[in-house]
Amino acid sequence: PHTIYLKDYTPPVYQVETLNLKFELGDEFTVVTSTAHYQRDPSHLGNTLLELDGEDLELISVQLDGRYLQVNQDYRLTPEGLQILTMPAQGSLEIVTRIYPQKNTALEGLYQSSGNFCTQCEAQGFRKITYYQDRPDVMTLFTTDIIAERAKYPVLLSNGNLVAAGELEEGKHWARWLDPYRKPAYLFALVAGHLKHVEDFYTTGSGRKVTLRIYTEPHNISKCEHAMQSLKRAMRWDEQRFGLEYDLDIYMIVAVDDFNMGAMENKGLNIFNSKLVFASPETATDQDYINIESVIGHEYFHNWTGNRITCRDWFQLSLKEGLTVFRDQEFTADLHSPAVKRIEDVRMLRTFQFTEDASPMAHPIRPASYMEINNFYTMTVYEKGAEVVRLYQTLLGRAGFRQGMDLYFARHDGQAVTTEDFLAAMADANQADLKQLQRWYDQAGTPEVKVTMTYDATAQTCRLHCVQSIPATPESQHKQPQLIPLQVGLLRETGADLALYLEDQPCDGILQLTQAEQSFRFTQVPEQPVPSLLRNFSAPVRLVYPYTEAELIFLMKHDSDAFNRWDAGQRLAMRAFESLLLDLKQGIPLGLSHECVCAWQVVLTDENLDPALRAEALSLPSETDIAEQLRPADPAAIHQVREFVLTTLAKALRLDFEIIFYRLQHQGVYQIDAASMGKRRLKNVCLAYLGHLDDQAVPALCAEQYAQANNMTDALAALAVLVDIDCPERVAALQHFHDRWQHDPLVMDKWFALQASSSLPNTLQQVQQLLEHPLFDMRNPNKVRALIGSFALRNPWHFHAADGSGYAFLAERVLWLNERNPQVAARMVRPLINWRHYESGRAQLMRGQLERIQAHQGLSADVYEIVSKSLA
Ligand code: HT7
Ligand code: ZN
Repeated sequence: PHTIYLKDYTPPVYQVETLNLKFELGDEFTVVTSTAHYQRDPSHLGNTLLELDGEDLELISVQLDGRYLQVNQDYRLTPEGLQILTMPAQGSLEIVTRIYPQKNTALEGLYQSSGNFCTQCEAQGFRKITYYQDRPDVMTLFTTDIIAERAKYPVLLSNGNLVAAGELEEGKHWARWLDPYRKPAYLFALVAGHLKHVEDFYTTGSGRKVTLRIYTEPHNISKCEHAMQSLKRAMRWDEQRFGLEYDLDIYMIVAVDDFNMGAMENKGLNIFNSKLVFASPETATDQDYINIESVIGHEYFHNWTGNRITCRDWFQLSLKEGLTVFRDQEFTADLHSPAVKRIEDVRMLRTFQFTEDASPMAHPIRPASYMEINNFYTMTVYEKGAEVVRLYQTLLGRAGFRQGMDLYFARHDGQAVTTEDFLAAMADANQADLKQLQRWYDQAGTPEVKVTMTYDATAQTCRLHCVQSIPATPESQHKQPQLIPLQVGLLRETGADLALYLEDQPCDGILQLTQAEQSFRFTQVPEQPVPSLLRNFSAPVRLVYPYTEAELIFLMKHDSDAFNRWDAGQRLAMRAFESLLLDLKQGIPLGLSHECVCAWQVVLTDENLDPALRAEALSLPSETDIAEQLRPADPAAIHQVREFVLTTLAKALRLDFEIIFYRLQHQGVYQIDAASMGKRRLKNVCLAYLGHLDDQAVPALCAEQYAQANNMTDALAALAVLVDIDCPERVAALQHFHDRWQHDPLVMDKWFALQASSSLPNTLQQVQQLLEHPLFDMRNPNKVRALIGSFALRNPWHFHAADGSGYAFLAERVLWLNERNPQVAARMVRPLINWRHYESGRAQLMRGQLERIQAHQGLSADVYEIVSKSLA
């Protein structure tokens, strides 16, 4: 595999005016005829080489303006594709290829899922369909003809509007779709199959009626209502918040079972992993409901941020993904609780993106190079990218951000652009100097901001001294300071916020850090305050401040910023874990301070606090979080101290947990509004704590909740506690769940995932046995993620077993996947790459498995890139 560099970007020599595709879908193979009209950029003179990308294609013929071309005379086949040797300034090229979708296990290009045809073209899957300039800066008008047997494939779909359809001989039929908007090849989609749909309508703000359809296999048709309502909410929200309307007459979503990622925003024809479409109270958890709404929103929002304005090249991926994640975050926050949403997003960012930023795969949100672009659909590009977009809003305010967006659309609609174009639109619309924000796009690594405070009682001033540093990462050792908005508050002894004056000027609390070291002096500060720093997580940085335990407890109680109230609790827990780990190492008996226990009790019993926020506050940093922050990590010790803290709190606050649990136990009819979800969340957090008591009543309590539950959230929460307890109730409930849901693959994914995350001693053996289960299928990415992904990512104690058995198991699965589905293989190998963060014994064992994978013959570019970079 070779490396591709951003600095080598050159614009395409040829643009494509129109592209007509004809698909003859067959039982063994599919014939694709593509007819493209090429137009050379006038700055290039004379006949030129036209390079077309192509992979795994059988070429049948090439014609230029009706003349058959000869191999090696007129065109050449290369490992990367096809070269037309002397292409005129303009011409029509017809290329016929044969492909084998039924044999496509990589799920990229045209493939089959449950016997239906579907496509996945982002990032570079179109080149597996036909020879073409498979790059986002080549945008054209697509017409698609689909021909197939009617009995097997009654539904034939592609992008845009259906313009004609008809019958053919031998039981075949055809359909023609025309997309009136220019688009890059990665947004092309085709679906053909035995599908049913639900239909609804949406009237846009300007009064246009849009048909909305969700297509699924017939047996899932009843589970699409939530997705449909989510789509309508997203359409309304984008009009209200950003003034953006949908632009076609029809919007279609197709749910498929075999999909490498979550969903795909193909123009007018989204294709979704069925996991992110289907919901009913009995089969989907509250979190599933929220995820569906958020991803339906995300793909819909791409219609403007990604489709109407797309990326010039794949280095710009965060231009569309970071921005669209930001938009979906705001959508969820506006519809539900902004504080809960912020906490959840930051929790995920810290657990997974900070880890990635400290790994050998660390990269800036706009990488400078890659071997395999599929490896860059990362937490960094998506989630850190969204945080960087949020920086603009924090600095410019909501109104200023909207002005920037308006200018971005006005300038670039219909174009393929860069992150610099986005920055320029934001800056120009606000006459602001945002140049320093560019560094967020070019530098990897999580900045650390160290703050110290000095208070001068005589002068009544308070100085915050801030030092920022960015750790070295593979792409660069020496970093330039970034523009960091640090939102702060100063709390009085009463817990109230002080009015802020910076050098006697009223201040909104947002400090702009631009230098490596900087001081800010607040005046008119009548008493020594407690600082509340990085409120609402105003920038994706690690904040370091020497808080005392008492100060953290004070902030947990009083901070007016809900995010920081939560964060104070997380910091308090992390301090406790750190000192307990030390005690464990030195053989000192473990203990948790009385003040700590009381602090959690105050949160737990605070009836004025939203139950969802109480649940968040009681959810302590995960073992993965602890491992990342307290290196070198010893996963067994981490497991032991975390269990100790949970058990100590469960014992000390048992009565409170029980009171709250029983009070919230029966909520009647299942509802999915934010308040009901918050209560369920709190109740189930209480149950999880009670699960840490060594008490025979606990399995019975869980079994009862499992049996009585009228929704999947409660059933699964009870089962999640039971899977960690070796008891007859566990066996019975797992069997019952299996028998009840064996015909629903998505629910069975939960069953596989639960068992893979159990803390019981024989979990790896269980997982190995489950690989042989008749309902498990290694070719289905959802199953792989449920069983193997859960084991490697959600069960650190067993995955990091001291004998290396977890690592060996994962490596073997990665090699199996490598042959069939490299994208999924490359995702599955990631839990091994931070081997340097672990104590030496485990580090060597992890490295050993990476070396084993590296030595494997026939390693895909996807896996090779990750493994070779992590061993470098
Ligand atoms: N833009 C979509 C990305 C995607 C994808 C990328 C690589 C391989 C398979 C894929 N499926 C979907 C999804 C999104 O971010 O909206
Ligand atoms: Zn996206």
